[in-house]
This record gives sequence, structure tokens and C-alpha cells, in this order.
Amino acid sequence: MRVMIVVAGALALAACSRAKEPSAEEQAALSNYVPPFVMSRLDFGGVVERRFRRLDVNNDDKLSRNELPKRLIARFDEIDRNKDGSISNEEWSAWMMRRFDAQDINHDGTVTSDERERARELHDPDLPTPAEEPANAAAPSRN
Ligand SMILES: [Ca+2]
Ligand SMILES: [Ca+2]
Repeated sequence: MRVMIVVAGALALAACSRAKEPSAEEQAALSNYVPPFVMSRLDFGGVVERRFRRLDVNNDDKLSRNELPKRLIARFDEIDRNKDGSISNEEWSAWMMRRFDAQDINHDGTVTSDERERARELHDPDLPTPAEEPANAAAPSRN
């Protein structure tokens, strides 16, 4: 019984310290899972396509204002190029690829952690990443 209490205490302590700052060991473990961020234009194209499918809740192949994530609503009119009040897959991809190219400062066809950091400083919206839209995720239910 005492052993269990000690273990629980240690776990609580570990949880506390993790909430503050990860230890060097934890950071090393983390870096195994999250290598320095590099995303190719090709990967991004797939991510953007999957994001569109996921956001298009009513499956009409358009994104309406209320299907857009909050952080992008202010950009709705900019993304909706033909001003028909909805965002087509084409408009979505074109805008997203422009954002990608804008963040790809050295134009090598990839966006890296550094470039992402720079984009954040310029208050450019975060681009969706492969981690957020994994290619192998089960297709969302269409029912
Ligand atoms: Ca829709
Ligand atoms: Ca449109």
C-alpha cells in the first residue's frame, strides 16, 4: 500500500514538473516524435485537400462562412476570390498554396520551422500540417 502511495506521489510530481518545463530527457523523447518541422509543397497540397474535405461538413464541395475555422473567418472574402459567398476547393487550394509560397521565404519548395516562426511573427495564419491532417486517417463518416 505504501509503495502505491509513493508511486502515486512520484507520478503527481512528474505531472507537475512536466506542466512547467520538460526535462532534457523529456525533450529528447519529444524530439524523437517531432523532428524540426519541414513540409514540402507536395505534402502541403495533400494536407490542404484533406482539410477541405474535413471542413466541408455538409459535403457540398464548398466552404461556407460557418464551416471555416475561426482563425480564417476574417480572410473569408480574400479566399472567396470570385465573391460568390462560398469557397470552392479550387479557391481554397489556391489561397493555401499562396500562403505556403509566401511562407517559403527561400523558395526551395519547403516550409521549415524557421520559416513558420517567421510567418507567426508576421501574424500570418498557421498553415495546416501533415500532423493535423494525417494521410492515413480514416475518412470522416459521410452519413
Ligand atoms: Ca460546405
Ligand atoms: Ca467562391
